[in-house]
Amino acid sequence: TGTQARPRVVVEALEPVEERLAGLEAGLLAQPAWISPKFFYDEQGCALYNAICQLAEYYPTRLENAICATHRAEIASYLPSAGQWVDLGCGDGHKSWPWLGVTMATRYVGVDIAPEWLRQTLRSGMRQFPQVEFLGIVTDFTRPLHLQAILRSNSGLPPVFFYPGSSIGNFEPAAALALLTSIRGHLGREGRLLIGVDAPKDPAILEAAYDDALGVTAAFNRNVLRVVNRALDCDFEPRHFRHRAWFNEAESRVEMLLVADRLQHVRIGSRLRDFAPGDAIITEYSYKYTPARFEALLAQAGFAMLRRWSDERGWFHLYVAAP
Ligand code: AVI
Repeated sequence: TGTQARPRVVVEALEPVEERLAGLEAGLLAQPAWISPKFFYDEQGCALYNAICQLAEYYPTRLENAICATHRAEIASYLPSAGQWVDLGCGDGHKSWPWLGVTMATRYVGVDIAPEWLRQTLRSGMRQFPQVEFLGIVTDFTRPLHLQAILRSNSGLPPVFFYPGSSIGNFEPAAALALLTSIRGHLGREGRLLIGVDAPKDPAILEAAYDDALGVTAAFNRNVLRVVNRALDCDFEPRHFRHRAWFNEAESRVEMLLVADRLQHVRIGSRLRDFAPGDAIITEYSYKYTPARFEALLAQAGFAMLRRWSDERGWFHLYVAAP
């Protein structure tokens, strides 16, 4: 409404557009071609990702929600109360709302690459939690986070960095380590990390989760070509790329690809590139970590693991880590 306060949104250390586009172009011309998964999330991509989270085959969201709902009070006892809740990749914020009351957070900091949604998310939070201060930050996690000044601006109350959904899996291990190390640098003594991480399992389960019967993940994958067409003035024809997802056990990651189904000459900026039938573009890796592997990564980033909660099959894990 007109009387409602406008949420404060800060654009922080975004990758410069030219660099972002140069990286995209270089990937499309590379052998094999690749597109960073950060390009998935335009408005349509965000909507498709939300639809994926509702799919029968896509278990991570459901399991994570169940773990949170079952153990919320206990998990909260490992987190500072009345602190700042930092929601990394907040989307529409719904995963965070149940935590705000339990942890008595005084400030919510929504961090997302998609500015389209951030304001709406903050407004919806403000309506539900009038006692909480709401702040949004538009940034890109592929570079180090610089949120120290923003976190200090609230009398330095200890932050909880909430990173759900196994999004950490979309980074290569070295980049995941860099991001965790960067988060660690924001925690002071009392801050905590609450992070959801998907585990390796039967490839058939993983492959169904990333190649669902309704074709929603296929649409999500192909949509990235529309994003690329707009960003770089390319002429990819999404319908002539087939969605493929498979579990690379040696690397412990699901790989998503777009595979050309016929010869195509694609304009990429000022260049042309041929895609022969069967040529693939890598669009996403989704790493799956055993608890041992993830705990080693946390330790490498300078964290002490405080507790882990899991579903009964050990398919998905939620960790609280301290500096
Ligand atoms: C956002 N991220 C954690 C999802 C994943 O499972 O890697 C993205 C996704 N890709 C296909 N389905 C979902």
